[in-house]
Amino acid sequence: MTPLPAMRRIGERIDRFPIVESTNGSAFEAAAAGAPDGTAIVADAQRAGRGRLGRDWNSPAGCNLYLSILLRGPFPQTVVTALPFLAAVATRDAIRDVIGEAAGVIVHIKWPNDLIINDRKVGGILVEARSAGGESLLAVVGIGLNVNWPSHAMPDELKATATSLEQELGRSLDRSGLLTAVLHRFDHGFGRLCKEGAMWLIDEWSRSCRTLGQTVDIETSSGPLTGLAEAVEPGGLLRLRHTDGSSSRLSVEATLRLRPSGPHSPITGVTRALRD
Ligand code: BT5
Repeated sequence: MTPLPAMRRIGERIDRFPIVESTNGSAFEAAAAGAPDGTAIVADAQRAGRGRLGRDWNSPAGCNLYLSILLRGPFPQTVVTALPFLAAVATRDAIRDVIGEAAGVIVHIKWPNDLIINDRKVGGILVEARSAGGESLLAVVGIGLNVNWPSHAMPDELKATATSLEQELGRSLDRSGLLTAVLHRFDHGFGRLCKEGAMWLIDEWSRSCRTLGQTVDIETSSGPLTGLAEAVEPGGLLRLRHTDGSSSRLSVEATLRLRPSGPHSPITGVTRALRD
């Protein structure tokens, strides 16, 4: 069995850049140049910010947070599959730490990795992992958070589906305070994940999840699927219950649409559906 890594120091080293292609790409480059485990890469802007499945992450300068955290394995598989969930929960908690409960702004999570406020996407997560030879693995946890992005500066195609913390709160926020809070929460959560496994995390994540209990449409490699989103399993699979009583389990590559309303990302993703 792979030994669990000891508690890490996430963000002890922070590399800051005015602009990069993608902070996830920069994190892999930093890893190749010997950057230590836990290094954080932060950029003011990205030229080619990445979403999942080849999609783009709009990354203008001067307003948002673009962060990637480099983790050096080997890790148990449960840790790797839990990283997107950890990033979502840590970012949710960091936002709460900074704005306080009293602000009345509630961050929800849409499976698998969208952070949403009032049904609009405020942040996204992209975890990428690569083999580093033998049992070694590099995992990069990318977090994009719209902080002080005014609605008028958003591209037209995002105006109806995206938001920023400033738009929701009515005031701007200090990006460095948010960065510190995200790194702190992630460090704490990562230590707990390595020590205790992922059950607590799935519970925490499920508490904020807007997807569970809703009927969703999902595009899969074998055609469209509709069903009730029942639960997320510890391995990160979403369990969908169909009207005939059968169920499917879906991997995180899926893109889904909530009914009847919700942040309608286009259904362009194709996912693996494991029919029970
Ligand atoms: C994601 O992909 O939500 C993952 C985004 C991860 C971005 C971070 S930034 C730091 C790190 N470095 C990178 O290069 N990436 C990570 P996905 O679920 O595929 O969502 C992408 C979709 O969200 C796009 O197709 C748009 O519809 C929408 N979108 C793009 N930019 C957005 C933004 N800034 N805010 C809200 N929605 C956006």
